[in-house]
Amino acid sequence: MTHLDPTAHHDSSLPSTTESGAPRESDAHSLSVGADGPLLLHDVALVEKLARFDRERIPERSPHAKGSGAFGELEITEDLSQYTKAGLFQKGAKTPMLARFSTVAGELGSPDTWRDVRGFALKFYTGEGNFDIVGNNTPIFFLRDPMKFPDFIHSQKRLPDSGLRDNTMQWDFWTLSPESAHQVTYLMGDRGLPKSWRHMNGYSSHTYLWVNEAGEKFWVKYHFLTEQGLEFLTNEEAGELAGSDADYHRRDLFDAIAGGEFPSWRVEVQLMPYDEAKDYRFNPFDLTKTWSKKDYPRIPLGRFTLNQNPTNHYAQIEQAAFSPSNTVPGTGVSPDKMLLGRVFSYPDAQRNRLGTNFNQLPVNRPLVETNSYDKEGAMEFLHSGDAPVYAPNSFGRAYQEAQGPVDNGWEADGALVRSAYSLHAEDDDFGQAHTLIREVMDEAERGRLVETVSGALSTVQEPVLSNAFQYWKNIDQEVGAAIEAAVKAGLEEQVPGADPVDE
Ligand code: HDD
Repeated sequence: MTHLDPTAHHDSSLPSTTESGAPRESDAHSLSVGADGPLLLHDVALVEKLARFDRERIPERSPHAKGSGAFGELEITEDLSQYTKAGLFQKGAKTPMLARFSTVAGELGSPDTWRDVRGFALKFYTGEGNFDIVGNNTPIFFLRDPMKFPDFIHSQKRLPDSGLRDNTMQWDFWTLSPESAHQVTYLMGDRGLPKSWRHMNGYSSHTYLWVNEAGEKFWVKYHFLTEQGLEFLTNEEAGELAGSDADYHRRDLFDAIAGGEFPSWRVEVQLMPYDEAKDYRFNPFDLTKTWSKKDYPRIPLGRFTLNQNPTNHYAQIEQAAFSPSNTVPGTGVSPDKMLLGRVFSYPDAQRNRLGTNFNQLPVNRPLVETNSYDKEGAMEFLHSGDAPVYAPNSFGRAYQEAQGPVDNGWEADGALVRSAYSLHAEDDDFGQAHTLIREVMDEAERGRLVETVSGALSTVQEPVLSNAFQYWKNIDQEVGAAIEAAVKAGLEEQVPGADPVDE
């Protein structure tokens, strides 16, 4: 597979060289005027070594900085050709792929086991170009409008003055953005602390579009179900690991694959006929909601297996650029506003983080030939020789003149507004969070939820604390009251003399 590392080169028998290829005189000693004398600017080997070291770090990803991944293969075992014509989803197709798992808020060196959503980013190197599903280990998200995303991430990262993380800031944002309730409930439950990346599911979260050969359209949500079983860590285990082995999840994946234990996920989809979106009970493009499995059962499609570790973490994982803008024929995006914001944001972040020509790096380069009039910029490596640099041209270089409705589009109509989605019968912020607590969690998990939330709230300042109690009561009266009681009991314990009996 050419994308793995066609440019990796290392021959231990070669003498060391400068970067221009000349033999190095010494890897150990700088050039000086006499053994005790000053150093010299024309010591090319030293100057080059220090200058390169000074430039080793590139910006870390703004969210999802800490992560790792592996290569593998997607295999389609079912025939869903009546729903999509995409080559990679046809029965029997096998497609090489890359997966990257991550935390969201922590920085590059942060512990893997802090409670957080986990990124679940997949890149498929298909015969029709790269196809990425850049999801999470949760089927939903905190927000439904991309305008709020930078504020959300700011609130989960660090305070402006001390540079410390801060629970008050996190809960302030969440409680003032009640659309976060479903995802916050999910995060505070057991799935907020997966035992390892191998033991969690992945989801596209967003709704996407599928188009079949006849041009019929379907809305689709992707589910990646772990074949290792869903397992989680307790708060105590996760806390201890955060101190003793910050790279616990990275190590687990690498060691498993190195030892021949290849993790796999079943790939299933929920499909909604195109016209049903209009009148569904709630807006099916609202990222804070899951589609009911009773209405739209999960349909098996295939399986992917991760079977090859990176040979160079920096080149193949740190420089990997995933984006929901990478679609292939037979697939498309949907009117999910978050998704539409992301379609812009990822390639933009990558132009900043990796440079204009990030798609030319081996890990990002499609297996198919590209033929684009976009060109030049720093570090251009692939080029089109002396071919015409403009379109249309009279000298034979391809020019697409197609116009009219696009194959993977949808209808949109109306005045320009700044607004939430237009209303459906069951659009609300708290209903699905309540269902998660009452119908998915059992008594024991509800107990752990109360413990986790009350622990997180123990350092939260007013008025955010009271807002948080109300937020949880809006989700579930009983759980909200239990959280309030647990926090208040904890606060009284911390304040000497707070118990009037002691006075
Ligand atoms: Fe995301 C990384 C921006 C919602 C899942 N996100 C990531 C990066 C940026 C954003 C700039 C770094 C990309 C890079 O430098 O390579 N994310 C956004 C914005 C969003 C957003 C603007 C909303 C409007 N993200 C979002 C959702 C999901 C993810 C709703 C999952 C369903 N994001 C990820 C990820 C990424 C990530 C899979 C992708 C690449 C990676 O982490 O490794 O976890």
